[in-house]
Amino acid sequence: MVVNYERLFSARSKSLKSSEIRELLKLTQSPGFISLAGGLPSPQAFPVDIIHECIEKVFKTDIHNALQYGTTEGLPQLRNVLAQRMRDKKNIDCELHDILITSGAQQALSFVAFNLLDPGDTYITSAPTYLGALQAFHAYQGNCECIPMNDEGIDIDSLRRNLKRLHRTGISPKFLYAVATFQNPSGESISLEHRKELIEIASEYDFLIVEDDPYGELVFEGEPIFPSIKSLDTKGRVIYIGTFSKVLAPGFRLAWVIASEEIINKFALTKQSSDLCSNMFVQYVAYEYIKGGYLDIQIQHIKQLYRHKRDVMIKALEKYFPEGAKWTVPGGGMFLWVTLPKNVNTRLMLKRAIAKKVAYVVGDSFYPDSSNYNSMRLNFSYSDDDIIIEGIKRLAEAIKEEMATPYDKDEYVGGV
Ligand code: PMP
Ligand code: G9A
Repeated sequence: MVVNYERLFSARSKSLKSSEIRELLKLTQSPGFISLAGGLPSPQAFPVDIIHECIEKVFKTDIHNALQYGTTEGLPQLRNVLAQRMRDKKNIDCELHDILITSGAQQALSFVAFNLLDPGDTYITSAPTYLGALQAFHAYQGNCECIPMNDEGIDIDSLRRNLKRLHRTGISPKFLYAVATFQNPSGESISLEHRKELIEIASEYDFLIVEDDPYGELVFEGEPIFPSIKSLDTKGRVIYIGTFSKVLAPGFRLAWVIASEEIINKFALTKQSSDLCSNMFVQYVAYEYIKGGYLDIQIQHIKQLYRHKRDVMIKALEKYFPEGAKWTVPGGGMFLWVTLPKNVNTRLMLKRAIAKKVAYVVGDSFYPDSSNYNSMRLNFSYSDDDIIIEGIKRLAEAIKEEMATPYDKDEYVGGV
């Protein structure tokens, strides 16, 4: 008998959507392809020799424990040094027991959704927002309420208006999701005033704030610009998520959550049923790495490298992109956001770009309601300088060709 998968798959499984970033990653790994798409760190920046040394240390000191199962919450000495680091760098008042290690920030986002969203529950996010978070929240059938961004990161007036409207209809959002510093995808940050207001609003309407912070330390000029939202939280309303992916190596698949005891306990239960514990071997390696004082040196190094790459990309954009294109100049992180003239639909143009062996992420995929059609996200951290320049040249050609091509108006999702 032929298996009838449609009958067997759960409603939840049937509703899963794929991530455009993950799909593009398969394509962009082919030879000669230039990817300005995925948020990959520069492979040249991986501190391979030091990681090698740390691995040797683990072999000499703790190898039997490193190869063993560990506790679900994570390696205590790693949580300890992370707590220290979070106190020093982020002013977050936390101890070892406030921290849970996860297999990447993506797993933490999935735990947020699993524990806070029943099907049809509402959460809030800015638009645009990180599409991997949308994917995680969608998997648990959350309803998204989108708030536009402005030059202070999130339009607080619109947030208040929408919360009032939701309240009138009896809807209480469970949480607000924010990449508050050097946001993925826009590169923008939420101002200090708005961070404070978010905490007040969360308290007034009784929801949690999920602060996803992979890029907070990648600041190109001076010191980190704003305190983390978590550092302003005295009531346990903020779930903070940090990750090693952008500052050390995404292949480690190692991240951490700082939250109230209630949340940490729930996440630990979720992790027990999900993967028991994160990879012990890399937790030991990460511990040696931080204990050796290498993380600060590495962050200093990649900040300079990524600032340089941002400048290389901006120069190339200025030189090759047509009149009417605009872009953000982020003060940190890995991405910039390009808005093209209104007669270019970046989703339709992607085919043309792929034919020229260059990829970007279509802007509308960061909008839960796909309400934007003429923007794109470009990553500047991954490629070497000459590849960035060549990639921008190819993209500029694609844009100019697209602008010169008569189009079928009905094909445009956003209208022109
Ligand atoms: N959150 C944001 C905002 C991200 O940009 C990413 C990765 N691009 C993640 C979470 C997932 O990171 P990780 O590799 O730690 O799972
Ligand atoms: O490869 C991934 O899925 C992580 C990167 C996310 C991004 O490009 O935003």
